[in-house]
Amino acid sequence: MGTSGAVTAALVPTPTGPLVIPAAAPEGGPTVRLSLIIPSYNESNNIPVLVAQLEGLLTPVLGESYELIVVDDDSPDRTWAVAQELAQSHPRLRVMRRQGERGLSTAVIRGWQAARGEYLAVMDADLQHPAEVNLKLLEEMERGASLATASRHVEGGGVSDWSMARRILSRGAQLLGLLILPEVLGRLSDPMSGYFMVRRAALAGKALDPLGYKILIEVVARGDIRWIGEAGYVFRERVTGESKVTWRLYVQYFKHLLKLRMSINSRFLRFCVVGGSGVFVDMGLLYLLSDPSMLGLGLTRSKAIAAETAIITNFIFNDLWTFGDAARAQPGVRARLRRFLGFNAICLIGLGLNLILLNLMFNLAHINRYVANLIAIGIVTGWNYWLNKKLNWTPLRVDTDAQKVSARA
Ligand SMILES: Nc1nc2c(ncn2[C@@H]2O[C@H](COP(=O)(O)OP(=O)(O)OP(=O)(O)O)[C@@H](O)[C@H]2O)c(=O)[nH]1
Ligand SMILES: [Mg+2]
Repeated sequence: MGTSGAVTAALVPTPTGPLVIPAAAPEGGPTVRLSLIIPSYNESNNIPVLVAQLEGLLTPVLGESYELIVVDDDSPDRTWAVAQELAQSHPRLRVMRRQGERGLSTAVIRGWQAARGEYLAVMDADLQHPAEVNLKLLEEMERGASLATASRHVEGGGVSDWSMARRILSRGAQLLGLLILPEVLGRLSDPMSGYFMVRRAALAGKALDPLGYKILIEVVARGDIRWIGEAGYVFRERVTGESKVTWRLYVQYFKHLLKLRMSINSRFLRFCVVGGSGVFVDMGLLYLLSDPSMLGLGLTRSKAIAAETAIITNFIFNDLWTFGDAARAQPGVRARLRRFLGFNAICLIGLGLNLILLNLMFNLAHINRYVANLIAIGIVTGWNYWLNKKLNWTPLRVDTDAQKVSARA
């Protein structure tokens, strides 16, 4: 398709619609081992050099079983036209000229959507990513990695001439990411890398929705990524062309982290937030009811009322928010009452478990009482969450017809 034109190679049409990676090559056409996307904006001087390098490296290893797809956002310097011209003598090269949409991450995804490869890859067009690292990434993929990333922070990696300020900014951004999304950033030595390969199967059917530059984070957060291979690389200086990095990208990065935080695995986090709010309710009521300067009721009675009220407010938030989807799938007053009683029971059992654990750790293992209590609270929170999820708020399981939700009897 992309190489059939006699005068200039035909452009690859830009996919439209949601940013979902298809499970197979479009139109069921021929597949190749590797599809390497090269996003570009005003890189006309760099593209010819890069394409020649890549061809020299990849053809000996992959033969014809790869494709390079330049995805250019209608650059004023006509990068797309330069690439199109080049494609005449480089049959593995395809070119997409995007006109409606802009931005690095979506350019990469649009490229992947049009790709025919089993491995989907990306690298910068500006020669800052040394092309030969592709071979190491390819090796990792052949060894079975779901994802192989080029990293500046493993052996053989580094940055050539970065200012102290940029180094600090880059590491600071990584640290921030680690705090907000530890289960994603913790798996990558260089989460900011824009140079990697991922198995199509790991992304098939997934809707990606990245903001800004950091598509790797999106891939790890939303893909089925089992093991990750890494290869060191030194980030080179730009020789020609201009950087598109601005302050806005840092803001977008932060928003992207928050967005992912809210959408992946957030149920447990919400459960913990609700649990935290319950502590405030319990404490506040205990004060209002039992404090001599307030109502001055007996401590046990006050605590019982405070605890039950906290259980009620926790239930309301969990039913509306934490497990809102499951609750909406089981509507009705009776179903809600059943969930409420179940929640009460599980919380009370949790309290008993808390006491047992605290005693065991304090009396038998001689662990400091506050440390022991903290560990007990942690374990019981996990226990409460798990039981409530399994028994009380049955996860939504929609079968063939939308209403046939498998409600546990
Ligand atoms: N298609 C497309 N490509 C882009 C866009 N922004 C940047 N790119 C390309 O993405 C790659 C990385 O962009 P750069 O601006 O070089 O960012 P960087 O390498 O992190 O930073 P520098 O060290 O400053 O170059 C380059 O190949 C750019 O041409 C965009 O909006 N659309
Ligand atoms: Mg660059």
